[in-house]
Amino acid sequence: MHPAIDAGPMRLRCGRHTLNLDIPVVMGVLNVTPDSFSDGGRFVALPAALAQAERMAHEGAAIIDVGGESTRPGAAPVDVGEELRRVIPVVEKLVERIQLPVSVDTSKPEVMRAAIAAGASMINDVYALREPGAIDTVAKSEVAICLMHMQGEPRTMQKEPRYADVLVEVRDFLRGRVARCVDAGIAASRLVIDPGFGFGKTVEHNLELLRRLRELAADGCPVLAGLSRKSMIDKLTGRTDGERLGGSLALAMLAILGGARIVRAHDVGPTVDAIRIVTAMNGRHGES
Ligand code: 8Y7
Repeated sequence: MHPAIDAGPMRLRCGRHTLNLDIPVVMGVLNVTPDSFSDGGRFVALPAALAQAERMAHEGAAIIDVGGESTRPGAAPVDVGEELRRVIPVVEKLVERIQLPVSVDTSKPEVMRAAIAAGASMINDVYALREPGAIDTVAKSEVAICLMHMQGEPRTMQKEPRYADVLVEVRDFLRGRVARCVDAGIAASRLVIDPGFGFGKTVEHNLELLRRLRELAADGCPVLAGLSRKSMIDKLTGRTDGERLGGSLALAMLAILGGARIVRAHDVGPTVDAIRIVTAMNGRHGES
């Protein structure tokens, strides 16, 4: 038994689904921003997005996270109408075609409402429901919600991130957001917390959060970690060729050894394989 991996049962209420998180699972990333499909136009983007989602489901993803607003450092905000046009048709088709819970990566209450009406089971909000109306929108539904920490906003967050104690500040922020959600009537069994790697954090901040992730996990909510293909990998490997798979897998495994129950990843198959190896060492092979 590896002492670093939790043995305790954990479930996430997720709309009409219940996710078993006893063994860590993979959330597959599905970008529907125009710059993520080189051919651009929507006629190409919808079938391509569905094919990619089906591939990730086949490779063992437990959740598909659909995002129509780029939250990369320096990215400009997208208007509501455009985000709805990108995301909602994909959600409608996905819930028809795959059995997995569909998550929507958005901060806008209007997009949340439409996504929930279209059958989404989870909202992934990098603003942690700080937009006016966002908490109430989620409270009126049964969906799960991932509350992520970010210092600043995407356009400027990587300029000069500063913390006295990054783990404590991230944890206190997330505790505050969890309390606001519970006060609004969102059951704790629907909540996920996320330190927001790379969102207003230097490489050193990210490494400290990873090193101390267990202190976040100790609060009791399942922890989601998003490290896949992030730029910190190049800084650590010294690579300049854009190859980030090995680095992504190493970071994802460090996160699950720190107690993360959901890993957000672009390369679903390799990440599922790596989780199986690490959990096999723990005497649990993923059958539960
Ligand atoms: C994260 C995320 C991104 C993350 C959660 C990227 C939407 C940047 N990163 N959501 N989204 N956690 N919950 O590189 O770390 O994928 S976008």
